[in-house]
Amino acid sequence: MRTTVGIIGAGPAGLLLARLLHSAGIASVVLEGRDRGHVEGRQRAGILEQGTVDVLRAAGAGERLDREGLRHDGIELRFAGRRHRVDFPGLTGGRSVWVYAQTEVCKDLIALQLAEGGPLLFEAPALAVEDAATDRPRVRFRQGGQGGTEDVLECDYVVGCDGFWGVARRAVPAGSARVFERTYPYGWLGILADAPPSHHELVYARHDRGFALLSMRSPSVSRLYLQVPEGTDAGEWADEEIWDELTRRFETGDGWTLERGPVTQKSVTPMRSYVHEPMRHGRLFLAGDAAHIVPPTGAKGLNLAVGDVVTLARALVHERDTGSATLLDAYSATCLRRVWQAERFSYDMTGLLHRAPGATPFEDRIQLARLERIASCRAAETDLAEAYTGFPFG
Ligand code: RFL
Ligand code: PHB
Repeated sequence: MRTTVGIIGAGPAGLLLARLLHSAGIASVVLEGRDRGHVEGRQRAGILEQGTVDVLRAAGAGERLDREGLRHDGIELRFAGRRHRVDFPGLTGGRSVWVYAQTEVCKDLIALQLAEGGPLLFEAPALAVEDAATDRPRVRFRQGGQGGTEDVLECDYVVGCDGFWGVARRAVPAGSARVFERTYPYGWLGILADAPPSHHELVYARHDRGFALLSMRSPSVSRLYLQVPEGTDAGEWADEEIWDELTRRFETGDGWTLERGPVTQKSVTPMRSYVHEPMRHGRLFLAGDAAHIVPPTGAKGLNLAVGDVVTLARALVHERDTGSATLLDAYSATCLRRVWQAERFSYDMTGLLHRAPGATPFEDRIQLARLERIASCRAAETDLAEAYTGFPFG
């Protein structure tokens, strides 16, 4: 097999890149290791920045998003029994965010790709990227699921959109890259519940017992998260215990109550900050979670993936149209500016709202003082609102 751009991974990064390239008349092949049902069912991100929504619309993937997505003009910070609303449009000159699940973004992009785009192969795991530093990079992959046959995809460029656990990054020799990493001594226990959201906007709660987040998937489905110790097994928590703990952490002084309902999914996500620099090796480019991870507190991961592939698609089109590799050469540095701002914001939001094991009373007071500052100082609040609603794409 031969194509212009070989894309490894059909998450949001790989699918959107394929779509953008197809619209520009550049051929690509997408290799996805898992089956379609798995990719479409994986519960992950919920928040899209305005810039991400604009990109999806321009790519022709905005129809259902416009019908079913929920525009949110703010979030609530909850701490010490208090509630403080952050008004996004008022603080940012009109910006908002959208609640539209990653599962739905992927379903829409997969349907478009299968109807109009180039090949998208499911159950076709990449095994290795070879000759990345030459003019003829190749992806060795397996076709036909377990026990299938090995094949080779020859490309002009390979893009690793294969997430944090993928194989693309391994093709970069250790001496050619620098990795920046931080792990956190806690994770998120997430549930999906058939219960109407108990608040019309997201609630980020800081509590002495730990962080909690109220989010949603639709007017009848809630998505909720609890900070739990690192290494927690979701099976350790009975559904009623989860609801009781959420109720405690969201407590207010004004009679607000948390709506309960049947829990339909339950899992634990570890927390990590990670950046691989540069995001390129020869003709191999890394995009999305393959290149960087943020803890989910800032709701930035998918939005960063979108920024990367928009920047890369623009650079590939520029190279095709002008013969100039200037934008391709700038790809990594262009993306990393935005990536590090998202890393900084996600790290700050995580530290602002989570309770580290062994936190001292002094640290608790500092955390509360930071929240008080956001709630009482427009400049501090604006800083949060600008970062949450999104940094401009390169
Ligand atoms: P993905 O989504 O991990 O997709 C990678 C794809 O590559 C495939 N793959 C391979 N395919 C072929 N060969 C191989 N060898 C392969 N190895 C892997 C995988 O099967 C998969 O299909 O990466 P991508 O596209 O870069 O997208 C990144 C986002 O998924 C991620 O950043 C977000 O989910 C992060 N995130 C959030 N981001 C937001 O912008 N807003 C949010 O509100 C938000 N909330 C979240 C989140 C992530 C969470 N978890 C579970 C980590 C909430 C949570 C709980
Ligand atoms: C979600 O709805 O899954 C979600 C929302 C906001 C976050 C993280 C996850 O910060």
